[in-house]
Amino acid sequence: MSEYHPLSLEEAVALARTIPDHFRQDAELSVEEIGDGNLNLVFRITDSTKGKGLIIKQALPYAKVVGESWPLSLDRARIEREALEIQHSHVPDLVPAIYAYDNELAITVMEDLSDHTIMRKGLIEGQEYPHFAKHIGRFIASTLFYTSDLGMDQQAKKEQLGRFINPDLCKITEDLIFEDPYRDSPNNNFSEDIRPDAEALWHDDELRLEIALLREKFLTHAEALLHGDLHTGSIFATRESTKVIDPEFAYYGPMGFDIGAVIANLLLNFAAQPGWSSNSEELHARRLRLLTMAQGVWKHFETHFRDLWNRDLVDVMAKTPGYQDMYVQKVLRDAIGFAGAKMIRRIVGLSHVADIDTIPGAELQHQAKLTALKIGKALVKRGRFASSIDEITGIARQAAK
Ligand code: SR1
Ligand code: MG
Repeated sequence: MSEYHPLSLEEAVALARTIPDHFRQDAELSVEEIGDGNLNLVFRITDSTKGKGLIIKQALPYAKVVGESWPLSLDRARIEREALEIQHSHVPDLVPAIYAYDNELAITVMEDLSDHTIMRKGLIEGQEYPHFAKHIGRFIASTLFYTSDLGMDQQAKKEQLGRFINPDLCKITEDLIFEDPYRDSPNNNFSEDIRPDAEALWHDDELRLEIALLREKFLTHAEALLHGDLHTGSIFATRESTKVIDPEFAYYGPMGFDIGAVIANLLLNFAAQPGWSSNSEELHARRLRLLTMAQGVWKHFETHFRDLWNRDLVDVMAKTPGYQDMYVQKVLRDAIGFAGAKMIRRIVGLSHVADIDTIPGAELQHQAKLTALKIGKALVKRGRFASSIDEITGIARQAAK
């Protein structure tokens, strides 16, 4: 084992050669650093003659997006790798395979998914993902159910929870999603054209109360092992296949947080569509697809979650009639509230999304931000009282008028 240091390109290639059964000894390998996220180095090593590759992901000891002034624990690489292993054990077809790791170097070596596209990019380009809702619904239901007190031995769950205390990354979420957008924080990052709308958030007490309640759930409700950052940039997709990556924010938290993250990012793309669709027919079709997908994410989650509950429940008391319905309703309400919070943070908080920020044309961008903020606020305010996922489509359509 070597002492921690960021890998050079040469070291990445040398490491790739040590992975058993992957590259021939004499293979000519090329390497690129392709990390475009906020936190890590990502190397892709390829044998172009064989079209074969692998990925080496390495955590940096600070947030790349800000710099060395924002230190982050390297233990997040272990947390991410262990979360990937657990997720892979439940839904092997939806998570990349891991080939090797080194905790000291904060490295995970895994399957190259370059035949897939990052879903955020695909959605911006108008790509269709007809199986996505089914796939991600099953991913979320299986990974959450089997890591919760419902689906795993409760003493083992307590032990597992201990391995996923993830203070640095949880703190990012607590600040960037549940605090900064609701006060005049130096971390905020919004364009001047929406200043009045951003400042209005700081004084909207109805909204701030709901955010405080969601924040409390995020801080205290250790229901299941979450992915923790399940946006469309953490998903590789093709028309037929879905792969979930990057669970470095994994920790034990409220189930609705992961579902809300997916829905939020579909709705951010919905809000952005006037900037990406070339005519009103295309706009209508794309938006309908996105709303159907967002509803589908919940519907597939619920169906699969109830099936697992009826088949593999380990908690005797959870068999009590009425409990499953109450549990599912709680998760639905949390998901809607968290979805709203996750939309708002991407408009006024530190970290934005390309769906909105790369729209060509200032006016279209401005309108997209306002639509996203409107949807986000309405979801947060409605979440605690919602009774059906169909409410989100009404909210989105109303905001887009
Ligand atoms: C400082 S990290 C900013 C954001 O990037 C990640 O993807 C998370 O969403 C985090 O909040
Ligand atoms: Mg990430």
